[in-house]
Amino acid sequence: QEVKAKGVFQPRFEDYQKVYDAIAKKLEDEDEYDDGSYGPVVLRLAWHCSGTYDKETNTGGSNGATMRFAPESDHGANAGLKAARDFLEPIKEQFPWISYSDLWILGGVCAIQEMQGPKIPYRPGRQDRDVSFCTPDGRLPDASKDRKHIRAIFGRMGFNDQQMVALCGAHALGRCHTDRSGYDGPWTFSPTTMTNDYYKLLLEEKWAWRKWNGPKQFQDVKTKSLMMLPTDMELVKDKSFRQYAEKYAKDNDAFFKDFSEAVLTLFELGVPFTQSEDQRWVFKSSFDE
Ligand code: CCH
Repeated sequence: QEVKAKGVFQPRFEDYQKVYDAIAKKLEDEDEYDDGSYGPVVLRLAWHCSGTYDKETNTGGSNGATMRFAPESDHGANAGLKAARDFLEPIKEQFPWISYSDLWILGGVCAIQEMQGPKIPYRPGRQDRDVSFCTPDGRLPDASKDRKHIRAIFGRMGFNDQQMVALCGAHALGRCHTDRSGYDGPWTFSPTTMTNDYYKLLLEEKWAWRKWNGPKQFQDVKTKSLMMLPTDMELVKDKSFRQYAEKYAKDNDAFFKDFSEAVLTLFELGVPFTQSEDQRWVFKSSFDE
């Protein structure tokens, strides 16, 4: 299986599929965490590595895995992501040839697919970099802010309105933790399964400010068990954002297709690949034939 050239191990698709399978198995095995899966927090790690990208200076992005180091690991937005980094550490020990930066993004791909989301084509080629490549604080979105902030943050990465709305559909997954962001609760009733429920709930439920001592967030009036962040609510308040939210609420296939494309772009921002775009790999999920 292993190709040896000049004594250097050159991993191929089959080798990365083995890493994928190991992550998938660990996700399946360790079902005591949170709502029963590390999937959401592992996806959030991949997003927070990638979401530091700045197209003007071509800095940040998933190349480097600089969140291994302070100050980046201590940035407020990254609170709690140690859980995901620690989850992936034994995989790194099992497959020492993979870079942390390729591993963390492969973790995101695996988490999405294993939580029954769309396939996310993948290319390796990220190289770990030292602490001097840490990005400054403030590059990731602040949930208390409005549409101007969302467009400024995601625009800096190069995304348009449609892609911003598609990407935020990831909030179908996981939850907020008071000891991490200060916010509290899940967005949907099935936080470990990828669906378009985030958009459906945003549009169909009645939302009101939650009465509590924590940061300003919305609560569904009917069950009081779901939440939306101020930034989430902007996706239905802003006319341009809303047309995409309505489309994705009606059409899960359209959501999956656009989400897959936008996440693929996100995960590749700023990475100097040698493998061309038509040589991306699609991993088999654990439940595929
Ligand atoms: Fe997010 N997100 N996110 N998010 N996010 C949080 C949790 C998750 C914002 C804020 C928050 C994306 C966009 C945004 C996930 C994926 C994505 C939390 C709670 C906040 C706050 C953290 C905690 O307390 O643990 C804001 C603001 C934006 C945009 O404006 C995008 C894009 C993605 C992925 C493509 C996932 C998954 C979680 C759940 C994590 C968990 O631990 O359950």
